[in-house]
Amino acid sequence: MDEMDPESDMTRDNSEALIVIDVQNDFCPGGALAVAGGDEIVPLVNRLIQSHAHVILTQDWHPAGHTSFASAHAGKAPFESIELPYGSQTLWPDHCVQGSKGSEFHPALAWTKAELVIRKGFRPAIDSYSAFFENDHTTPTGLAGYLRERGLTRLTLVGLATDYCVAYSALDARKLGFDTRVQMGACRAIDLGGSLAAMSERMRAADVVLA
Ligand code: VGL
Ligand code: ZN
Repeated sequence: MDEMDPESDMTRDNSEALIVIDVQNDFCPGGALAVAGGDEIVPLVNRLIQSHAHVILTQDWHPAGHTSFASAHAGKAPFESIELPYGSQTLWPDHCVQGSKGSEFHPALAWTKAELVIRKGFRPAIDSYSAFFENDHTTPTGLAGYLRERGLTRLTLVGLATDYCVAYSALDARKLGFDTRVQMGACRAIDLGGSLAAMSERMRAADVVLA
């Protein structure tokens, strides 16, 4: 469809939103928490951005010394887990530090069309995988309210990483009553200890459509 067609917004389904999760330098090869093939999804994500009337991005956005960083816990290494007041937390290499090169969107991502960028993980003492709730599963990001107020009820999720931020976002979206699809070809996984298979199963069980 012609992007400049003044009727394109009406002929498209205005209840549908594309949510592009964390397509940032640190999750791509060469980045601090590189996801294998993370950059490969960019051309496909760009086509999906073009074909959706409404596009929302998320951006992992941590202050230096964030509690999810292994470096913030003496004697701990990346990919170990610790218990925090809100539950078990996997520890990560320092990544997506606010304002750093690594926190920027991949340079080839066609992000300018996005109507909203939702930043997450900015509270020093709590991580946030989901675009909807922090990892305590109760502190909202505001995204659900935004979508509801806009009448955007059908969501397609793509991005990084399949088994963390994409999956937790999809599960919360279902919990909140959104029609939810994950386009798996436009996602890549970290796959830590079988996490991709486990989270795919949880998504299927929650009626997330895995396309
Ligand atoms: C993510 C781990 C830590 C993600 C973000 O975007 O999947 N994973 N922070
Ligand atoms: Zn993070």
